[in-house]
Amino acid sequence: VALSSLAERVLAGDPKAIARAISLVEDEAPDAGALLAELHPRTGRAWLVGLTGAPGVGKSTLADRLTAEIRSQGLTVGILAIDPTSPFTGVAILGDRITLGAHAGDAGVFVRSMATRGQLGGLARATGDAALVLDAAGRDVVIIETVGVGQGEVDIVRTADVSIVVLVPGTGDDVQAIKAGIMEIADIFVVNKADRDGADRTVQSVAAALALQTHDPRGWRPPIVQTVATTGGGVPELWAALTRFRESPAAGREERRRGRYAAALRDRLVQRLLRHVEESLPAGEIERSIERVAAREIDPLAAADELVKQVIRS
Ligand SMILES: Nc1nc2c(ncn2[C@@H]2O[C@H](COP(=O)(O)OP(=O)(O)O)[C@@H](O)[C@H]2O)c(=O)[nH]1
Ligand SMILES: [Mg+2]
Repeated sequence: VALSSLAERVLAGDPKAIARAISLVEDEAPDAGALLAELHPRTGRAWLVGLTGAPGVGKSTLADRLTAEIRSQGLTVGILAIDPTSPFTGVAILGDRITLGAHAGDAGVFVRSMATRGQLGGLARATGDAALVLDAAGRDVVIIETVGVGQGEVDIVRTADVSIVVLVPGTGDDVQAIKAGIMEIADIFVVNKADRDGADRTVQSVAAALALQTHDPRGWRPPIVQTVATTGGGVPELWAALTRFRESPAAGREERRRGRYAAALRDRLVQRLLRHVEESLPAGEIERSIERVAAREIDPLAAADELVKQVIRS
């Protein structure tokens, strides 16, 4: 009963209920599954914007400015900030600063730093679920800020409705991005800190790398937008680029959504099956296998096969 009233309050857009619901999914609390089941049918409206880039490139500052721009269009915003490199310090404080700062008292803006307890897989899962909560709560745009390292994070960004990759001049991170395969996930590039020397050079190196890429079959060439997040310079242009992408047939929104659902379903499947295996085997069986692998009596793959066979037989 309490749960469905929480779901109702989330659906009504109540910020306290949204915060409570996100805590439940973050903790993977026993009630989280039932809550998500109630919310899921009411999702599918929010536009998920992934914002990724190295620490310090200005993602949070940019998210803040972009939020102001989006609010000026009369749309509501949710921001999810993930930063595994700064568990409870930087991002949390920044998150507070954003809420207490420019958008203080604006019920149309909800900011949340995702905690980094557990593994990154858990964080990616919690972030996906938190985005669902914000979607159900009627947020028009959900911005997901990540530092873009690790598969879990890259998956979050890849399956967002649009992905922005943020670079800054003079750090060589443009080259890093090209090497790390970040180029492929970008729908839009931002060269932030364009008030610094070398912004044009960074734009050129990204453009050169893009020109080398085989032509995108979607017919979308990622634009490169220069911004100065601290002053808001270039942010209207960034919003215009986002809108162009959204309206372009290249956006492939349904496909991205299916990608999100597929990733979520497979993730749950793995989680459930692993739990089933753990619960089905005699106590200590997995630990015994680990010991045998450590003693080099058996390799991990063969050990896993053995355990699975035991479960299927039982
Ligand atoms: N000069 C300059 N500094 C910026 C700009 N954008 C952000 N910063 C500063 O860069 C630092 C890191 O910004 P932050 O938004 O926390 O980066 P994040 O780690 O990517 O979220 C802060 O001190 C910002 O004030 C910009 O466009 N120009
Ligand atoms: Mg940040």
